[in-house]
Amino acid sequence: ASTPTTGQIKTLDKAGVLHRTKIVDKGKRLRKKHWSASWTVLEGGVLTFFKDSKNSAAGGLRQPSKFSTPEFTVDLKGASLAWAPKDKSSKKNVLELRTRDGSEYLIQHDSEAIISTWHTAITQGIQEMSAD
Ligand code: I3S
Repeated sequence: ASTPTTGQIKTLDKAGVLHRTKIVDKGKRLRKKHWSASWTVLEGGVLTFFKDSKNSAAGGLRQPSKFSTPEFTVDLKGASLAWAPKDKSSKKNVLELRTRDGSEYLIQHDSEAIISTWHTAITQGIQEMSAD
């Protein structure tokens, strides 16, 4: 829902636990790929990966404590999302998110149904952010 008085639209689109790894940082390919399970929130055109925490790993879809700190915050404006090519990972159901600043993340979930809902939601987020 939009909030015309503030002009700032901030709706929680989606949240859950995903596997993710950053493979390129602003054009620079990272030497080591490090996958971790993290609480992930899509809200207002921004995708936030929280730090790997016992809360997010054990608590499933339960929201971790408010003290959990974001590790990566991805502005979806100008970003692009695609299914990762096989050479990027041996895992199944891997999405590749490229940001406007030239960073690259891989996002994965063993459930094809769950990763598909993230694919749809992030694609919508990108479209909304790039509309204006
Ligand atoms: O692209 P890579 O180097 O094959 O990525 C794998 C490594 O990050 C590996 O860690 P070690 O180098 O410590 O073994 C991970 O355990 C693997 O999961 C990575 O490959 P996949 O295909 O799962 O993304």
